[in-house]
Amino acid sequence: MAGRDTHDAVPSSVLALLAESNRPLAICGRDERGHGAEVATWCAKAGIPMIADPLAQSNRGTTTTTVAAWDALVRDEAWRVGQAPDLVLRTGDLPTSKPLRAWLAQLAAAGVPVVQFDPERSLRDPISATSTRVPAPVTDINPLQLVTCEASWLESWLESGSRATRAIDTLLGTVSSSTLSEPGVIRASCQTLQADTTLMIAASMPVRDLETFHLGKTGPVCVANRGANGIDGTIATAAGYAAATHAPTVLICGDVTFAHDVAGLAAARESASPLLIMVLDNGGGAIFDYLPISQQESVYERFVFTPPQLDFSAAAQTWGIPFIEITSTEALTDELTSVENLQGPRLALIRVGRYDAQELRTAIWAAVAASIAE
Ligand SMILES: Cc1ncc(C[n+]2csc(CCOP(=O)(O)OP(=O)(O)O)c2C)c(N)n1
Repeated sequence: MAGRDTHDAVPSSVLALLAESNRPLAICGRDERGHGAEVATWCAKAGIPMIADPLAQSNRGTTTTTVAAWDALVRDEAWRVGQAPDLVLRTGDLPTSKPLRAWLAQLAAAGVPVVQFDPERSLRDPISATSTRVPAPVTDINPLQLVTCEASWLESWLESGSRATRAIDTLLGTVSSSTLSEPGVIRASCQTLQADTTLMIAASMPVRDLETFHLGKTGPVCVANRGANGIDGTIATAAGYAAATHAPTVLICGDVTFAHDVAGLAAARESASPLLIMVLDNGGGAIFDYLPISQQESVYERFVFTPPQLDFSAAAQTWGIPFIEITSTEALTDELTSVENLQGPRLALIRVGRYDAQELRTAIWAAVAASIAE
């Protein structure tokens, strides 16, 4: 099996597709080998707009063609129709974003070539949208040679991303400072944490909010555990990042995820590096409120939403970890700006209303749609 340094050449048929394309779009997903930054730099040189999962860590490369707020953009059907690419280049895993996945499936069904660069031969194509798999990195192609985008193509993506970003920030800015929201906490973390800080983000809504509220071009290094058992071991993983990087680490997780790995606080208390664990307590697994099962009153709360009803302060005390409850945006900003001064672990509880984030997200999608319809 070929390793990362011994891959095949990019076939001439793929080079021909690129040469013919006027509207190519790159989708850059999570990549454990850390190729996201190289892909971003390649796209910047080629002039190709790039949609990047924050977990691709492409914000460490050149980001001049990185599209901001893409998850919010692709939710808007009217906008999507006008922005259909004629070629999709994929690297790494597929982002979690449901609207992006649905759009990609539609494009593939309509015959748009989807070329997946997969030097690891990892196959990651959960929606079966790939038309050509190339066992080589996209960076093997000379970015300056063959791409001839329509002049307005890149510009339209970047302009829409800027408008969406302004709409998101304006709407989040209207929320009172005493009302902390899940989208607001993610946005503030991406805006405030330094580039050398690791932001570990848990399932389920935090990792989805990260896709929408990440800044795209700047911000901390984002990591996550993904997969079917994605919420086990989350606190211990964050402690592992802090130990391995010797750099500040911030974990954002929900209350159910915290409850699943509360014993991970034993690893967290060993941390010599700054380790801030922020729990967004919305009373249970709020992702499930989006599912039809939430209408089944007799079973939903107890068996699906599963409110942990933990005393977070007592949990912190049990493992001898300093505890704080954050109740305003000012206190949140103070906590995030001073994370590098922590001497070890700290647990911060942020209580949020169960349905507040749902309402806020809906309002944000509407504001973004209005901003790009103008
Ligand atoms: C070990 C394990 N059990 C169950 C699941 C399914 N699961 C995914 S998200 C989730 C709830 C997460 O709730 P919470 O941490 O409060 O975050 P929220 O949904 O409120 O954002 C569960 C139970 C999982 N991923 N891993």
